[in-house]
Amino acid sequence: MIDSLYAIVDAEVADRPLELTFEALNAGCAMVQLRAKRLDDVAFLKIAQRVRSACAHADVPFIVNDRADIARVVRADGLHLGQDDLSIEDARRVVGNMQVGVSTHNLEQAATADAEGADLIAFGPVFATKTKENPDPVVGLQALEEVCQTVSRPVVAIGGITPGNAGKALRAGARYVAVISALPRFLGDAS
Ligand code: 3NM
Repeated sequence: MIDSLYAIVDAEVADRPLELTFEALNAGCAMVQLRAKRLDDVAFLKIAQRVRSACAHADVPFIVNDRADIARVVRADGLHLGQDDLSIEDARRVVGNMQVGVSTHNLEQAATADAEGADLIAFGPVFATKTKENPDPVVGLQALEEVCQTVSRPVVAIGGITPGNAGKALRAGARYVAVISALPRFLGDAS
């Protein structure tokens, strides 16, 4: 399970984002994404540099949410885009060959992201979430399974994932489970 854990460290949700990053890396998570919707550039860059360095030491891919500029500056391994962010094509003009993930919320968006060359396709919210502002409607496990069978790229299940339901998302075909609020519970279970 832990090797399928895509840890999203949200600098506005976590009390101590760096500590959480180290815990996730020590537990053996597959990837770390840094997310911060409201931090100013300097603050985001500062924390991104530290998370970048921690991930490099652990040899775990480091993904930056939304911010192509910051992903490029810190030489992240990947950039994650939402539906309202830059297109994959435009993002690649900034970040070059970096891995690009895209958030999708229905089969059509997932198929489009696949066709446009996304490296990872996040699909959700699979379960109800309180973390995202204005989340899309819950998609559920059946739609997750359909997306996993349709797209050619690895799928990341996101939204309301807990240690109790992550197995269901993985059995539906997701390669990874992305977790924000339940991350400490995954790490507690792993230690
Ligand atoms: N994106 P938690 S749901 C950031 O549906 C995000 O694309 C979603 O947080 C999507 O693990 C979500 O606390 C929030 O539910 C995930």
